[in-house]
Amino acid sequence: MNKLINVKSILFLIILSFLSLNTFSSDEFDSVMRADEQSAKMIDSFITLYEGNDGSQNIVCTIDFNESKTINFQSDALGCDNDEARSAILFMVPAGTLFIVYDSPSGSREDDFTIVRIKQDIPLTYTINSFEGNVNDNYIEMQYFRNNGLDGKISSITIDIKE
Ligand SMILES: [Ca+2]
Ligand SMILES: [Ca+2]
Repeated sequence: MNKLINVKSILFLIILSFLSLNTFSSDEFDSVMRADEQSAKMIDSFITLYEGNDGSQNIVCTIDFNESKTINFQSDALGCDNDEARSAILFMVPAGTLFIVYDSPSGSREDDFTIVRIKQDIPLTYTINSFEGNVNDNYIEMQYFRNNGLDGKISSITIDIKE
């Protein structure tokens, strides 16, 4: 009786492994893996704004890089305080991403604004010490368009994700 059960269960296992080999072609497996990689990328990529320079003091808010969008700090649902952010830490932002921070809540270029372009995938974190300045290193290219000051005055951000 025991022997019979064993033979049955071994047969069952053989059939099971045969079925699973056939139902998961390598193409399907690849596409599942790709979807996983994509969702991992989407979850991990974001910017955290800080009240102080050099990523110090309180967090103003955290904004994900899941999709292109514009956020007005005077009327957002993320709790981004208006006229507070002076610096930021980027987390795992992919190359090709572009964002602009504005003094103006409507993104007017009459007042100060800074354009940041990600040149190379940010491996873990990258700190933007101040939005008032130009940077061009291996990871980012940042250009500041001065009027009368931007740190502690940021009122909106536009995020442009590379498709
Ligand atoms: Ca402002
Ligand atoms: Ca200003």
